Amino acid sequence: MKNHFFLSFLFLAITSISVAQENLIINVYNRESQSLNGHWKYIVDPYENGYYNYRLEPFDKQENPDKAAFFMNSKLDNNYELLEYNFDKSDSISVPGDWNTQKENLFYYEGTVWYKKSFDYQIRKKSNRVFVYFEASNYQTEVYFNGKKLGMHVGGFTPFNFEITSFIKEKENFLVVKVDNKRKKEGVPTLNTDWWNYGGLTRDVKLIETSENFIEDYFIQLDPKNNKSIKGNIVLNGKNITGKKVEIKIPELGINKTYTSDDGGMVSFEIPSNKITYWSVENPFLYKVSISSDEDVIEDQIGFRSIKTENSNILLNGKKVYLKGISIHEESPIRGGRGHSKEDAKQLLEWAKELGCNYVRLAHYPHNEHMLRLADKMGMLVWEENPVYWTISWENEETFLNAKNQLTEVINRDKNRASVIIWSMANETPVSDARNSFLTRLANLTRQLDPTRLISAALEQSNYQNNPNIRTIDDPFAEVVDVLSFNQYIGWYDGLVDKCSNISWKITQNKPVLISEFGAGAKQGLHGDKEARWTEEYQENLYVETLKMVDKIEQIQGFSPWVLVDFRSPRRILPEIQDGFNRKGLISEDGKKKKAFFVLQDYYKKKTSASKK
Ligand code: GCB
Repeated sequence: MKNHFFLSFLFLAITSISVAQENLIINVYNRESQSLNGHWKYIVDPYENGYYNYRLEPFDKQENPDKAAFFMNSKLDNNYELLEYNFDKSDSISVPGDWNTQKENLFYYEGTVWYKKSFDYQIRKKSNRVFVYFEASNYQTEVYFNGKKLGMHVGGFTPFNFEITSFIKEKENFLVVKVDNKRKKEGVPTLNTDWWNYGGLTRDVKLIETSENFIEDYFIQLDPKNNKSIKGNIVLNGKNITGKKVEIKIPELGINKTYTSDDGGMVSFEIPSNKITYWSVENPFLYKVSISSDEDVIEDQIGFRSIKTENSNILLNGKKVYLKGISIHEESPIRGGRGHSKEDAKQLLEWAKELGCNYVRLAHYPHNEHMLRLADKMGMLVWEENPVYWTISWENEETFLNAKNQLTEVINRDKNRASVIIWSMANETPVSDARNSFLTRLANLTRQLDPTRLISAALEQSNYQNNPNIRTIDDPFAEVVDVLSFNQYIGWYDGLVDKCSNISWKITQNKPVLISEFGAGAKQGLHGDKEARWTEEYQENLYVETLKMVDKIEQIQGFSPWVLVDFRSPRRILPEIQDGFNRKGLISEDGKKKKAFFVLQDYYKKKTSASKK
């Protein structure tokens, strides 16, 4: 029987989507594409004048949309006509990029901005198909092409695409995108976060050209139950996808197999191999994998490894691994603002490497794909996180579907990346029945979508039997996760640093434990007493004492302190210290290392030698 966990992935991906319209095309970096990055025209529209008429009826619901609708990109035919917008005479903005750090007057803006790009396009072959692909756009996006609505997307950190084959012309196409980053109580994330709500087309936009029937998706990993078998499936997209020959080649393993697609255009396979070089931190070996059909061919670079837990251990390829980590926000260390480029990813991951990390927590939402591609190459283990943060509307089914959709999209995008070992469901969420059920449903979904990785969430710790000196994890979701993770701020929000030495831990679950956050704020260059808040010495001392404290946790298997680099947050307003930045970085936003960086670096260095014995 072809009993494939992997098949359920595809089924769920198709049926669960309430807000995105079309199946995601994966591995877009290795496909034929034309970039739409560069200058776009934009109009700031706080009253959504280009979307609604004066009776607040959306123009895109009209049968013959009014010229006043911005997505029509209307032009005046004569001087007598009235038209109160003009994209071509409007200012330009760079895509990809948030609007907040590009335009001074949009720094705090939360609302609608319209983007317009005009382009010509020469299709390579008449029967080919064309899609417009957005790597991310924050937060709600309506997409229009040549005056027609393609669809909408909710969620600021995951990719989506729409087919434009029947609308695209050789000359004068126009793509109009309405992006609205207003925060919403029922949104994911919700109204309050501790990061900047960067708006706009924050990642690449491109056109992808495919053959008429093409390879849309595949999931190729080591079988979690048998490390001598490569298991997976491939999905074709098109009208003529049944009974097609599909070939998979992994030349370095001497694999060259041909299968026939089923009624749904799907192929499932298990290929035994006893020569696999496993992907690891020390040797992040990626195989060239090539998949082809009679019309299409696509390549990827895929590592094969297993990740499991056994009692309180995390096992990478069957061997214990200690996660020497750091948490990272997706801010550009080069330009400031939302990060999106290969160079941004390289700088962040190189700093993590210099710190001695083998692991990064990508907080608090899916980061751009360059991060994962590079982590694969560098041998960096990764925690990826859904933006279910703090006080989501747990009772609201739409909120759940939104969270589920965003999680499905990131799993879909990154399921072939060996570096990703943990899917995190949420961060610091308050225990309640509704929340427990919300997160448990997400975890069940994740296990169905991807049985090859571990599940976690950044939980909170509490006093053990009312004793403030003994800490425990008292959260029903701890029963659901594979890896028990929690944030703790003893010495910063919870007393002063000397408190660390009084704390002991009573963690009752027999699971690996990670501390997903600890930290203290420090202004780079501010020196003084180690008891004085905001000095580098305070932060340094907190690291020294916390490291001793966490070493006392029996099941500890690693941690990811908060945070690699200072990042923008509107909650952090203290003049001359924060000035709009969360200062818990080990590196300042202009790239200068603080003293605590070296404490952690030293600890990680010793940890390596200790684990080699
Ligand atoms: C936390 C949150 C993180 C904040 C951090 C802080 O627990 O998970 O998003 O930025 O604390 O600095 O307070």
